[in-house]
Amino acid sequence: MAKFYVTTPIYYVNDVPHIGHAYTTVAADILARFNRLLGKEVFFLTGTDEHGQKVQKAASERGLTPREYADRMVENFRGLWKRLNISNDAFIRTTDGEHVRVVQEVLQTLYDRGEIVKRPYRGWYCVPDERFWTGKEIVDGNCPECGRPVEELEEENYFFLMSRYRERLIRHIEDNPGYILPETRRNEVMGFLTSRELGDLCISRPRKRLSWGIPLPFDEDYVTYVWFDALLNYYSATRYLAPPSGRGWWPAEHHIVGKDILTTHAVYWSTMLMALGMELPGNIFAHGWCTVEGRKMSKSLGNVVDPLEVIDRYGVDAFRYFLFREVPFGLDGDFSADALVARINSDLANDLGNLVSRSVTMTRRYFGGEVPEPTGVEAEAKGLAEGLLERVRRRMERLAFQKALEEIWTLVAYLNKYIDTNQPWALSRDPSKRDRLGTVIYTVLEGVRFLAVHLRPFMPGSSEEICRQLGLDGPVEDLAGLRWGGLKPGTRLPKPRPLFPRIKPGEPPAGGEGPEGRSLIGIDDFAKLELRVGRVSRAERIKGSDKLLRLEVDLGETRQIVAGIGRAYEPEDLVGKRVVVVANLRPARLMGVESRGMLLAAGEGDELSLITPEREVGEGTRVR
Ligand code: ME8
Repeated sequence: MAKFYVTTPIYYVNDVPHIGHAYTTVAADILARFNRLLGKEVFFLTGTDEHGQKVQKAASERGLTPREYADRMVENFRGLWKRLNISNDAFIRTTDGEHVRVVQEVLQTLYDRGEIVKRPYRGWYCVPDERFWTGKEIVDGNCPECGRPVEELEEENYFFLMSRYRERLIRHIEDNPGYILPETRRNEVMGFLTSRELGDLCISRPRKRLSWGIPLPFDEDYVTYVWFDALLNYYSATRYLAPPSGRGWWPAEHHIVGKDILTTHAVYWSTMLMALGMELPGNIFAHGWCTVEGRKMSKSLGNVVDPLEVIDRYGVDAFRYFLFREVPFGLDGDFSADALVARINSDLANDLGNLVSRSVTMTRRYFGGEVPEPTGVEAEAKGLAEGLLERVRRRMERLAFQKALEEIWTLVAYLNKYIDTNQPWALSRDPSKRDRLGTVIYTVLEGVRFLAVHLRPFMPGSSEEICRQLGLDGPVEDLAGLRWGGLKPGTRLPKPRPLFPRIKPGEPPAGGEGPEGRSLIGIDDFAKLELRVGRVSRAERIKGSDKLLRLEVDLGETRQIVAGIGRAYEPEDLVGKRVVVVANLRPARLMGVESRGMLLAAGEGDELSLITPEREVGEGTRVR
């Protein structure tokens, strides 16, 4: 059996995942699922990057060890992948003991072979950021990131002799046109390699400056540079996380990454593998950047889109579909609620959803809900359906997800038109056309089955639901074995459910809030909120919950409030604190305890910070 190994980047564990991370991971998921359907043995790897400065700093700010902090943050990724229906076979963390051992083994091998040497290193150091810059990077003697003065520093470090591999890498890229894709990115890398000297790579950090890293096995005063450690995850996972496989899992078929980290993969990783005498991966695919309503996503702009919110409002599959239908994979793409709603209404509700519901409804109306026996084969429909796999496969080989979806939609459009042309409602009025009606309905249902199977990698949940509506249960057959006529006459169709309800533009979908371009409120709406300053007089944990605290808050009168801040605050730290309370909230019971009001806090997940007035104001003062 052919094997297929696909990876995502391992994401920095200190970030909260957003739609950019979701984008890469769903892409890899689509590939993994597609290749499983082709009958290949698949290993799909994702994970988190957990060493380095940022994690160390974020952890110490919270009084946690880096590993404790990573243990908490990693759940954001695991939880999101679950909600997004990601079918990864393993999840690697660079703090895994096995990974650490592989990294040390590789370092020792390269050191023993003379591929790593110690040299003095001179650079400009930003003390507050704890980061080195080159002379070219600094701006008027200041740190390009924070603007504070930098100082020149010289220290000894270990270097991987990357420059040795420049010619070989150029040749490899030339000889293997599919190695770096898309082509524009390949040209960029070639430009980078041919227009200048390739330096050596500093792969150590003195432990006195950075302790949160993998110690160099040959010099305990140093830890490993995070990227050297991180890139090796793709190989180390094959040693301890991959299922046993006769041929071994290395090399990967695809590394899917964003264009921001192309150089580290195309240059650092490729040359590291060369130095190790290992095979290079089949392909590094660097996709484009997700923007939001035309702007770069950033915390300071406050426009970071939380994929969980999008899923809650529009559904997982609508989101997965939109990400890959709207823009060719590779180019930059924009996310906006309006564009998403437009896609849901046209492609999903109107074209696909309607087709499924029409075909099931007609079967119920004309054949009592049982798949009719066809009296002939509609050659055109059969040809189109059976030819779909080849057309989709060609697109998928190049990771042209958008084109693959377009191919699938040609069958959607064909079947909708087929219904309109054959007018089953007219056939049903003429008893002599009963056989013809049976063939027409069978053709549509069988076509829908082909759609469901081809859609499985993109929209797994909806594909399952379509199969359920066709009365099929059990796992979907593999794509290569799909034959026209597989749907059995006499199969009973259960009651249908709408797949993708239409969303009225400008209105939230049922049960949700407004989309990203949230509807604006007037000052009178704001005035309905009664916000008041209060002082916490008592605080204790609620039994059975690590999140909920029972507070007594003095607002002029004493209020009992249940607040979900137990993972961010200890009760004893809260007593005496001034807080802002929504005072006119309808009472609610949480874990059996009545709550009359709500505290305001900023942040996401468990990373919460209470809002507190900047100057001394009395209890009960209105916030406006
Ligand atoms: O770079 N649009 O991790 P990271 C599209 N730990 N994709 C985006 C995106 C956006 N706006 N923002 C992030 C690291 N991504 C290293 C990787 S791998 C050995 C080590 C995606 O958390 C995209 O895939 O910064 C990008 O390459 C990746 O997240 C960066 O993730």
